[in-house]
Amino acid sequence: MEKLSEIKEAFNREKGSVSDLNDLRQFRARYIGKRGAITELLKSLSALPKEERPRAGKQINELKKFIEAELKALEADLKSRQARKELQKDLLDITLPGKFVPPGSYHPVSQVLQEIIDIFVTMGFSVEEGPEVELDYYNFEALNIPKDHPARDMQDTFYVKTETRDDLIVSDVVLRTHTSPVQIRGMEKRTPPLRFIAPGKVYRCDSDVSHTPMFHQVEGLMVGEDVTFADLKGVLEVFVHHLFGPDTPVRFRPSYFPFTEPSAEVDIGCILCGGEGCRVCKGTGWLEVLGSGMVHPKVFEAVGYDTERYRGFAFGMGVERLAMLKYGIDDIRLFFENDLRFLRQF
Ligand code: 2NL
Repeated sequence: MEKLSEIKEAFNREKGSVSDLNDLRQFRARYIGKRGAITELLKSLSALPKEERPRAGKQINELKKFIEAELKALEADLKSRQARKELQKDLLDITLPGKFVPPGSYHPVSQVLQEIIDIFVTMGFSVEEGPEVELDYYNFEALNIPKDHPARDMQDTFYVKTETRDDLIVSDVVLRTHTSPVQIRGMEKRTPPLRFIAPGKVYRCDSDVSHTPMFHQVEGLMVGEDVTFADLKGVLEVFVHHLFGPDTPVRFRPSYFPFTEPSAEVDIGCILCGGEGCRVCKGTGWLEVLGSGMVHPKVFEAVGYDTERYRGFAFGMGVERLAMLKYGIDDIRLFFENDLRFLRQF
């Protein structure tokens, strides 16, 4: 009898510190397991005098039933507590305010670049890309730019070191100084008629208010059996009127490039002073926006095109320069400072 109340007391005392199902398993084993307190007690019945056994047996069984019922309730309680914990982990409070994600926007250079691309794509031009690290051949040689041309000067071109012989650095690899090499590669891999533009980053050893070592260019090319200077004028006039507005005055002025003959620069009436003459147009009333010309026969020879059969026009423009004119910005370096007070205006 004494032993029974001792076990019951211990059970009730320990019950409170069972905190999970693992504890419960060990707790149960201590009372009704193979070597549990109740099990041992039942085994010891045989040591009692015969007449006492039924009464003792009955009391032990009552305690066992009590313990079993308690354990069952405890198990149910622990299981429901654990399930609640699992749910808590995935709890989602749909009444919480959302996190603020500041909206981004395209960089002004990207915006103008995309506008330029859209205008030419509308006119049936496709878009070509190519390597920014180029061979001298594609950047200069195939474009009829002679070995002693100032554009090849170490001062203007980033040369990539490729081969060292004693103290002499020989390099035929450069960072492209224009996207013309993309046009050369584009002509090599197809036959006319063709028309495509080549947008991308270009690099020049230059830095001041209107020059950065990296800037963006879009060049374009159209080649066929009957492409004329009139097509050049028409396409570029449509382009200028889309980018700067349909009433913008346009003029073609004779110029010189080694890769085109004849060559022409395209000016628009100054969008700041309306042609009156100001600081930006340096009193001329005109702004230069593009270079262009009829593809030089030497360039067609370099890509293996029949110079008797094909002619074409080509053009090139600086994207930052156009963005500066369009938005009246006087320092190109503002585009690369990533000052949000500047960028938020576009
Ligand atoms: C400018 C002038 C120009 C070209 C680029 C070109 C390309 C090939 C053949 C012939 Cl593959 N020409 N490109 C022609 C004339 C002018 O760019 O002022 N760019 C900023």
